[in-house]
Amino acid sequence: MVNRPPIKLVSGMPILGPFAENWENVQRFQAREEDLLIATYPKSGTTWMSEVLDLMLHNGDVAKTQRGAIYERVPFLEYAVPGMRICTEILNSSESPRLIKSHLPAHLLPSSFWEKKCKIIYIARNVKDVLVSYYHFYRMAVVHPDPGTFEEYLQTFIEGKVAFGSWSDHVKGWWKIRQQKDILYLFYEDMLQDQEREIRKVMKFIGKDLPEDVLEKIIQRTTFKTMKENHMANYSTIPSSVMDHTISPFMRKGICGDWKNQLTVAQNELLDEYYKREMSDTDLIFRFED
Ligand code: PPS
Repeated sequence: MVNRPPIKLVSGMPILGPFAENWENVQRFQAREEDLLIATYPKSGTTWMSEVLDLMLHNGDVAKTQRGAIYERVPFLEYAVPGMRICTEILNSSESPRLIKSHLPAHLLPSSFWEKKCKIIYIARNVKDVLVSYYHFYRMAVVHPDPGTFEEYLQTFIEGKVAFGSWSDHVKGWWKIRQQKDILYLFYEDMLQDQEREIRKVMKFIGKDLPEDVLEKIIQRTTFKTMKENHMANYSTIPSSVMDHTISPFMRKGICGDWKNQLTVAQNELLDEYYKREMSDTDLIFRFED
């Protein structure tokens, strides 16, 4: 693994350098009807939803979800780094039903997902908490370029030059098409506010009718605290040369409103302006506080 490779552009979207080499295979990826896709802008609750869905598909059987790390149980479509198996290849040889993670904006999703009418769960999170979470993730995971200072990173983020591009284009793009397709659009803040309510929505969407005790078990297994301690969910099985949890743990805080601990008054105003400007052409609304 090359440390801190520069970002590259694919189809106009900034992507992690090594991922760019496998872009053609991503675009040609053959989805299957039974696939279940978890789509997000980075740091918006992907891992949380991945754990929920894997538990649901296994009817709450915790032992089965201990069969591998979360990134093995729910492969990341775009993931391709030297020295590791490329995720498109892993997925091609995986049995159905497959759970798949992707950070692609809607317009760059491989067309086979639409052709096969796959079910897609999209999760969005407010821009301020995403920015803070993403900054700390850049610091701890060397597949990203050096983020620089928080102030520098904020500028790169606002310019849409971080991996997977503009936050606003991403959340708006998926919001726009959600009604024409089989998409359940959820919010990280809603999951924090009422995990049970949101998990019930997911269960209904994927056509599962699990008994109450199983539902309760899924909720318990997917709290922030439990997932932080679960080695198969917290990314601690990745070598520290790749993800250094002493710099910042993957399971960092898991709250809404942590931006208040990070942003200066001026930075907060800049983000308010960004939000106002970028979200003026949509009815999509985010919550920034509990
Ligand atoms: S990634 O790398 O893009 O796939 O990251 P992603 O999983 O989308 O987002 C990571 C953030 O989600 C938080 N997280 C949780 N919050 C609440 N409850 C649960 N169970 C949970 N699991 C993960 C994680 O802590 C990251 O947010 P921050 O703000 O950095 O803590």
